[in-house]
Amino acid sequence: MATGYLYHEVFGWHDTGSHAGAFPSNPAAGLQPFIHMENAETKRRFHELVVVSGLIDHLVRLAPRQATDEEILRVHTAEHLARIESESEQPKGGDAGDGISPFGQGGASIARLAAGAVVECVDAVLDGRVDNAYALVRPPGHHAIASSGMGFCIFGNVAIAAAHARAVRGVERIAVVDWDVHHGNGTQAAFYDGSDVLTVSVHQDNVFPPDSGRLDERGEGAGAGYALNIPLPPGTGDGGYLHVMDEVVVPAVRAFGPDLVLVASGFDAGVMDPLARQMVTSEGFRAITERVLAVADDCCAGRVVMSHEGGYNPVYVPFCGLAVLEAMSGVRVLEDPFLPLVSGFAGHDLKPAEAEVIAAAAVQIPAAEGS
Ligand code: 3YP
Ligand code: ZN
Repeated sequence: MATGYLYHEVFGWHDTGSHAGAFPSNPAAGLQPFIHMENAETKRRFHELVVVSGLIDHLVRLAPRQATDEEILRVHTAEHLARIESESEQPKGGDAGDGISPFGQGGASIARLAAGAVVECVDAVLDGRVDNAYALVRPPGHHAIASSGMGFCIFGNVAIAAAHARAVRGVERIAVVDWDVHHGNGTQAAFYDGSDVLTVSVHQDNVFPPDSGRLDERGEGAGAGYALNIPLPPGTGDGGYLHVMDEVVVPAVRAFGPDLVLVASGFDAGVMDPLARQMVTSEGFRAITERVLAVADDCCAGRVVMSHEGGYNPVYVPFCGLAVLEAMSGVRVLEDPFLPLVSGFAGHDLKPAEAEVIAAAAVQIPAAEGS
């Protein structure tokens, strides 16, 4: 088994600047200057753990390239691309569109590299150069919509890679599994009215974007039934995440029968994340990875490409990410030192409120009915 791994140091140079967490600092409002939540450290430290642990020696290193205009314009408007490019030329950079998604001078080329990285990982898997692949990219992508970036995202990395696979590589059916704790609204929107791309988003109920990712968002027109949302209650742990994979995500992907599986891999459902209130441990991320790999084995020869999204605890994200890469490559190199502590927390067992929303999502999968 060969697992592709793509990281580039310049992803750490995507400059979100001085901020008060998610907002621009503003003394009059009491917002003391600090760092932006979406800074280089979680991803850089994940990469450094991959190297220092020695897992890197078991991976096939892939190199990114910039996404072309043609690739970006399959998902975004020309106005959005032009605005990002022009703001990127300014000495102080610009913002992707919602006022909380800043980038520095030259940020457009880093955002192009992030999208192009996922395209390259898809090509590597489709070419058979590797069996599966992980793109450890910044900036993230799953919130970006056609006309705008949002929620720290500039271009829809996963959506662009899926559109590339469809348009250039002739891949007919693609399943996107988004386990970032926030709703994958941008990826969903890109394919909302079509049946070629199934989008499944597992997220914490109504966190970001506001009022997005409700259970009743199911796609429209020809896409009716090809979007799936499972908005889990706050406090969901490993048990709830395993249950949602077994009862909803895996059956939905299996019923769809994709030729390729893409994963929007955020680690902000992690038990120590500052931006959400879920409890997933490195073992939880390992287990949900194994579930995705198993259904992809059955449907499409294990063709899985993961693209990094959120995750904001610089100390814990690396161990969650390493567990995912260990599962993908079948090589174990390191124990998570936090695991004895965090897996002992109360709340990992499936709770009634979690079971309720998972059951409500499960009955929406036609092929799973009565089975
Ligand atoms: C955007 C503003 C508050 C929450 C934040 C979400 C960013 C993210 O990790 N999206 O997946
Ligand atoms: Zn997120």
